[in-house]
Parts: sequence; structure tokens; C-alpha cells
Amino acid sequence: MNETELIKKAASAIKNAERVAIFCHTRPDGDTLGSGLGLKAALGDKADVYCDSEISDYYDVFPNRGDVVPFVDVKGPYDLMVAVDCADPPRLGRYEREFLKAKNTVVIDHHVTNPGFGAVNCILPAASSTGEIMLRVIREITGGALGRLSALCLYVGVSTDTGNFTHGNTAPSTFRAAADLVSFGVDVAAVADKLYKETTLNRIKLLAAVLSALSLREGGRVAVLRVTRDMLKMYDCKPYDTEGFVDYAINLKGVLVGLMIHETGANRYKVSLRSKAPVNVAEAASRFGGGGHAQAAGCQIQGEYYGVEDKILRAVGEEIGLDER
Ligand SMILES: [Mn+2]
Repeated sequence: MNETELIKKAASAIKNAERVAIFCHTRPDGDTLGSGLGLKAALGDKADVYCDSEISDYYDVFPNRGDVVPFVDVKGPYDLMVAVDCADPPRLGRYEREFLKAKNTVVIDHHVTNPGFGAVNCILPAASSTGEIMLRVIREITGGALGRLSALCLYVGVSTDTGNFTHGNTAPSTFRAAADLVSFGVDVAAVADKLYKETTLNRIKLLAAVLSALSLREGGRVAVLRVTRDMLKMYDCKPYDTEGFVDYAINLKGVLVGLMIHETGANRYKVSLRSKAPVNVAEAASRFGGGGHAQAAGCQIQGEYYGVEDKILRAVGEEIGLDER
């Protein structure tokens, strides 16, 4: 099936449904929330949005953020379930089982690794973001119209997944989607202020503490940041306040891989990986049961800190070596 046919199939399933449950992925980003809330804004009362994670204050950028109530059980009954930006079923968190046992399901996503776990799978790996795909789905449903609130939500999705139109996934179609969204009333400057400029004093202090311990490994080709639970406590920050910190590691000149090793519990770590093309960190992350994109991936590893650091350094070291051959 070509892209247009996939869009049409997803759109008609959603259009024909009477009650729709929309699922965003755990540890939500701007793309999953923007796509989910953008679809909810277009569907109105017939849809509800679920997410099995705490949602960062950062996403106050969505005026309808309150439409996604985290952690609650599925209220139902629904005749359609839609997963947005979820690369695999475990990303649904507590809703995984419910989704997989439902008959009428749609998966809308752009992750190339998505196995296609819906009855209808609208997976377009060439798209920059799920927001870009959702724009096409909604306009197919409405016959072209798009409300201002949906436009804002989808714009946040496209913008955040492309590093505000600076990552390699930014294609001509991305700018065309953005142009469409802006024409439906998005205030680009206001969104940028909220997403990329506004911060808090505690968050800056946490960043300072994290950066002061930045270290270079593998002859300067890997930069490592460490975040402990004590640091978060000291500055009264939440795990999501570290969003974007790993960019300081990968942005260093000469560094090919940036890592942020984040303590999430006793001997439990979440590792965020970033790389400069052509180094692929999705491969390294997948060895630990994680995944993502070639230049941005994540995984979870258990063990004491230096053991975890050693394991991930060895995995990315092999990727760097392979790419130089
Ligand atoms: Mn995405």
C-alpha cells in the first residue's frame, strides 16, 4: 500500500468509529502528545487521550493538555483504539494489553522499527514525525479543514521531533506540513518561546551541576553526562527536567556519541544516546532492549553505575569502530 492509501485507511477507521481511545507513549515527548491531542481536538467528545506517564510542565504549551489524564484506567467502551508515535506495544505502558486484545486498532507512527501491531498500520518512516502524518490523517477525515488548536498541537509535534527543523529528518515535506500548520493559525514565535527559551532557575542549577561533571571517553569521541537522584532532589527537579541536557554532550566538537546516564532507582539507569551521522546509536541501545532512531536512542540498564557506564561505552565503542572501517 502506498502512503496515500495508508492515510486513507487510518482516516476512514477513525471517521467511522463512534468512541475513540487515543494512546500516547510512556515518557511522552512533544510528538506523541501533539499528535494525540491534535487528533483529540479534531474529534471532540468522541475521543479520549491516555498516557501512562507523568507529563512535564514543559507541555503546558498545549492549551488542551488537561485532556490527557495520566495513569487512569481505560474508561470505555471504545470501538476504536489509536496508538500515536508508539514504536512498539510496551511503549503503551499499562494500556498495552488492552490495546493488543482490541479488535479495531490503528497504529500511526514514523519509527522504522515499528512492527505494525495494529489492525490498521499507518507507519510512514519517511515522515519527520507522527505530527506530520497526523496532519494528513486529520485533513483526510475533515476533507481539508483543520482547527487552530489541532494545528498548534501538530506543529509542536513536528517542531520537537525535528529539533525545531534542524535535524536530518527535516525534509521538504516537513516544511510543507509546517507551512500548512502555520496557515491554520499557529503563532510560531510564541511556541518557540515556550518550547526552546523558557526555563526555571532550579533547572539551570541542575544543568550546571550535571555539566560540571561532564567527562570525555574513548579518546574524546564519547561524552558522558551523569544524573543522580540526589541531584534532582537537591534542585527540586523532576526526571523530565533533564530533557535536552544530552545535547550538550553531543554538541561538543569532535564528539561522535553523547550519553546521559540517568539514575532512575537503586541500581537502575536510563541511558539517552545521541550521535553524529553516520554513527548509529539505535543499534547500541537495542542490545539492552531499547531502541529509537539512528542519531537519538534510549535504553535502560541495571547494575551499579560504573558497570552500566562500562557496558554502554563498550557498545557504542563498537559502533564507532564499525563505522570507521
Ligand atoms: Mn515521533
